[in-house]
Amino acid sequence: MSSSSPSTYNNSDGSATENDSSTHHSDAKIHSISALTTVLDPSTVLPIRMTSVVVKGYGRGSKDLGIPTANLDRDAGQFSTASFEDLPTGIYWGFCRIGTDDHIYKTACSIGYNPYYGNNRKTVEPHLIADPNDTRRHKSSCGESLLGDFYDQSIRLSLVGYLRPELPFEGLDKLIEAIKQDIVNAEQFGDGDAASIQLEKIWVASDDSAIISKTRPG
Ligand code: RBF
Ligand code: MG
Repeated sequence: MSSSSPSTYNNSDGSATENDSSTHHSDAKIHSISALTTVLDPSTVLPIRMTSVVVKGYGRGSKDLGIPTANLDRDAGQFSTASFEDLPTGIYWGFCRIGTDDHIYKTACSIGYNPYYGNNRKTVEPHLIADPNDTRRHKSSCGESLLGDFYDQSIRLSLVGYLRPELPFEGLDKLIEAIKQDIVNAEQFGDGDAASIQLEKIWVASDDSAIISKTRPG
């Protein structure tokens, strides 16, 4: 990816997508989006490693969307970027682990201000994806969710790839549709066998810090 321009972005498969202003609610919305547009190019900070504790979010993930997320406590968190502020907003795929459970879940994760809702504080919200044979998999509207709340449990995740910017969709159905597609993409990309992917799974499985120096292939 070259840079995160506000008008176009590159998809994980290399194609470009127009972030057409006609899809936005209003000029006021557009204005707030450009103000929130990430400064750092996500590709310069990937993979993003984080450890934290799960806290209560706005409480809309399960209720409004049927797509629960495990919100990270920013203050209890350690991040591989220089700071929480430096986490580039956007939607990512990667891997996640909760508490003492050694299972590694694929995740589709949102970082930012949820422009559909216009939040005024930045959140990091991974949606944990249950394995296809997991009996909990079909309990949510999107079929992939892992329900249950993880409040107060430790969480560690590595975001391996950038999917798209966060967007102010026209309606809840459009937002849900986009997130479902993110989940499909996260599942597919998570199956990759690149060394960089294996390295991040190993880090997620470990108890290593998010902020020690990283070994990056190449
Ligand atoms: N919120 C938005 O306002 N715009 C988005 O484009 C958006 N994409 C998301 C993608 C994923 C994979 C996830 C897990 C969440 C996304 N959200 C987005 C955040 C969503 O609005 C939030 O999880 C719920 O409002 C619950 O806090
Ligand atoms: Mg949540």
